[in-house]
Amino acid sequence: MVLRYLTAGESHGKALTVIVEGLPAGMPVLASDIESELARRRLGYGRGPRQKFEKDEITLVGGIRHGRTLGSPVAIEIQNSEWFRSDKWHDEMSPAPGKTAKPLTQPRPGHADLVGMQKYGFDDARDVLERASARETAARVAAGALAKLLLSHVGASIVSHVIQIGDVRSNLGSLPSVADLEQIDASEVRCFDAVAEARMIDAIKSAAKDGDSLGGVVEVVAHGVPLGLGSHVHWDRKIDALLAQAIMSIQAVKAVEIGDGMSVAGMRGSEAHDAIHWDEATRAYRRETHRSGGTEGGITTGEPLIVRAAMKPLATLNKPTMKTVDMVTKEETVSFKERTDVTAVPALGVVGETMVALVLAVEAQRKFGGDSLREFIHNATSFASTLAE
Ligand code: EPS
Repeated sequence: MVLRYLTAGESHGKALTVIVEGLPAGMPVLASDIESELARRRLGYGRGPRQKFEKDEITLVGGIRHGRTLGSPVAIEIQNSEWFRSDKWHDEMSPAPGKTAKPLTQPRPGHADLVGMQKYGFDDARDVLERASARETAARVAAGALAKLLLSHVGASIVSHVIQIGDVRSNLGSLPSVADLEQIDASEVRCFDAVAEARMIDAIKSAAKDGDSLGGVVEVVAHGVPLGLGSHVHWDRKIDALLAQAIMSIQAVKAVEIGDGMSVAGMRGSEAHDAIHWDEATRAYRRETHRSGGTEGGITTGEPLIVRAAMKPLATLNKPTMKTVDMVTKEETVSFKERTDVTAVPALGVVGETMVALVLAVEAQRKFGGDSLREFIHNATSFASTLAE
């Protein structure tokens, strides 16, 4: 059994739900392990008014007893705070039969609105946008918290940081470690470079003033990833391919890079790879550089895994200026207005960590198996000792 998960829920409905199946039994879990990850996702300069009151209160509905997993599906409900603080959305999002008084018919360019309405036969963009919303990533982060816990038992940990917002790039030569995470989370834009951080905040202020939005790039680094996850034998078992799909599934992400994937394309072969040497102290093959991003042949090498994700500027603008068409009159107009963030790039780092954790947890289970956490750890330790031999 390997982990799989399914999320349900709309951005302005009552709650989000996630069911995570396939975790080994006996894994210690506290509600605070999940709540702390959800709190990290709410961080970030440039988020909209929603994050000021969103609390992400959770209920552990199933699969956990006396502080550890049972091996049965774990179900987690995350309240949408807005539903409980006012009745603003109760009619608009009611599951009972009815009709909205205010259909949204001026789709936002770059959003799922228009194609979603065409594909599903809706005449109100809200039928699409409520689920297309990045609010759904809260449910993924709850699942990812469990994946991170599982990975921690085989020595893996995951960090992320923002390396670009708008056209401002950070200038960090080295990879952040888990010890740096507190400092990164303390940064208003989750950037590790203080000079770039100040310029990123200025860029967000300037875009906010214009009613505009900004995209950017985050880097996710997984340390201590067991060697041997993924496989070279089939296209759909390559770890790079699985990571790319998972990262590209995040709302508004339009590009993914493993290691220095984009820049090595312009190098010569003699400089583009990571030389291999033998380290007698740890009795392991090591690579001093990390251009390949910790994978070779679709398999994790045991070196830091490096994944970058590029997010486009959010399609919802506080001052909509891009041309669109009113779907009723077919006249040229600007899109309807929805409450929004100026940028969600700081939160993207935490969601990126989540998706990397979920992929690695699945592949670690595929490699090591085990119905109980003890069996999983035993099998991983046994594989590591065969390598050292
Ligand atoms: C989002 C729009 C905003 C964000 C939301 C994602 O929501 P609202 O329209 O309610 O202000 O705050 O993100 C979250 C609610 C969240 O928890 O991340 C969108 O359109 O994608």
